[in-house]
Amino acid sequence: MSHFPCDKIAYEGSSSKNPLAFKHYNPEEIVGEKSMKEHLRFAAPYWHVMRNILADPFGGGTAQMPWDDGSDSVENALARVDVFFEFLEKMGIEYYCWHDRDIAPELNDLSASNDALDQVVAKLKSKQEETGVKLLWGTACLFAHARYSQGAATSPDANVYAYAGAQVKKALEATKELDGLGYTFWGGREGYSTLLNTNMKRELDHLAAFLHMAIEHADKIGFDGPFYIEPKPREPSTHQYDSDSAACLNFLREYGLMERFSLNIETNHATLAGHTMEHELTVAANAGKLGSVDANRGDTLIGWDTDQFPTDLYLTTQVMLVVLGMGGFTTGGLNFDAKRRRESHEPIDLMHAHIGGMDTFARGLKIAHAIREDGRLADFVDQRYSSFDSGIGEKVESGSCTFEDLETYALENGEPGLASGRQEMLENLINEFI
Ligand code: XUL
Ligand code: CO
Repeated sequence: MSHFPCDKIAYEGSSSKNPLAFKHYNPEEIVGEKSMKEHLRFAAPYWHVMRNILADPFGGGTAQMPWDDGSDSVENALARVDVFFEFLEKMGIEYYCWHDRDIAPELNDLSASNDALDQVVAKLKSKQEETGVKLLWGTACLFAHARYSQGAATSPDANVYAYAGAQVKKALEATKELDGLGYTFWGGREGYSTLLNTNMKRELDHLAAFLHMAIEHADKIGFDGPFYIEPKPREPSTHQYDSDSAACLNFLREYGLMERFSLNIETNHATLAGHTMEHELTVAANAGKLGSVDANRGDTLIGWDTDQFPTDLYLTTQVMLVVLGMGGFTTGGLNFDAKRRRESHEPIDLMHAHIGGMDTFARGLKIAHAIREDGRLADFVDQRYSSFDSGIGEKVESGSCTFEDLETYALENGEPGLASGRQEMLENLINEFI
C-alpha cells in the first residue's frame, strides 16, 4: 500500500518542470572524487518525518497522517516503520536518525518502554537489511517528559539523573543493534532557567560524569562509533550549557572527553547562538571535530528554532566549502533536521520539502567544488597570510619569536603597509559561481 502519491523521485535535470523530480541532485554523478550521494550522505529524521504534527506555539497540529491511529500502541509504532521506509525509498535517502521516543512509545514504566523499543528496533533492523538504509545516529529524548523539566544529566535530582542514564544505556544498545554510525547528545534541558536555583559547577560535573559513563558503556557493548554533541544556546532552556561549538569544545577538553566526542552542527542553532553556520562549522573543523550536520535554516523574522528546509544556495555553498575543506564526512552526513511549514500539511509536502533541501545541497556541492577547483579564493587567503611564510612571520609561527624580536623588527621596518581585505571582490567571486 502506498502512502505517498508519487513514484520514486528521479533526477530529471535542470530544465525539468516536474515538482516531484530532482533538478540538481543526481546521486551517482561524480563531483571531484566521489559521487554526489557519497559526498552528501543525506539522512531523514524520524521525529520530523513521522512524528511532527506541525503544531506551533499558538496552535495544534495540522499534519495529515492517515496511516497513524494516534495511539501510543506498539502496533501503531510498528506500522509507522513501513511508512517511513516507503518515504526513504521514494526519496532515495539512505540514512536516518531517531530519538528512542520517536520510534517507540514511552509506556507506564521503564521496562515496558524498553520492551516496546526492542520490538520496534527488531522491525527497523529487518527493514534496514531489506533496503540497505543505515542509521546515521541514534539519540535518547531527554527533554520531552515532565521528569526532565529541570534537566536530565544536569537535573538537581539524582533519581532523574539515574532514569536518564538508564534511558541512554538502552538507546545506545538500540543504536548498536542497528549498526548506527554515531550517537548524539542534544541537551535541550541541560541548562537552566535561572541561576538563583542552579549550581552550575555541580551540574557540569554531573554532565561530564554522565558522558564518561556513556563512553564506558559503549566500550562494554562494542559500540565504536563517535559520540556527537549538538550545540544550541537556548530553547527550551533559557541557557543551555552546550551553547555553541567553542563552548562544547571547551567543555569536552576540560573534562577529558575530546577523544571520543565530536560535534553535530545545526544551522538554526548556529544562528540562535548569534553565529553563522560557517562560523560554527569552521570552529568545529579547525579542532578536527566536525562530525555531522543537522541541515536546516531559521527565519530572520521569527525568533525561535523554525527548523526550515535549506533553500539558500549561499548557505549550502558555505557548508559544503567547509565540508570539502575537511576532506568530507567520515561517519557523519547531512541530516535534514527540518520540518514543513504548518500550512504544508499533506504527506506529499514531505517530498517537496526534501527535494528542495537535496537539490539545494547538490548545487552547494557543485558550486563549492567549482570554487575549490578554480583556486582563486584559496589563493587569495594564502596570499593574505603570506607575510607569515618567511622572515618575522615565519619566526612567529615556529614559536621562536620574542617581544624583543618584534620590537626590533617594528623599529627597523616602520609603519606597516596593510593590504586590502577585498571582501567585495571575494563576494563577487562567489557570485560568479552561484
Ligand atoms: C532540537 C534538535 C534535536 C536534535 C536531536 O533543536 O535539533 O532534534 O537534533 O535531539
Ligand atoms: Co538537531
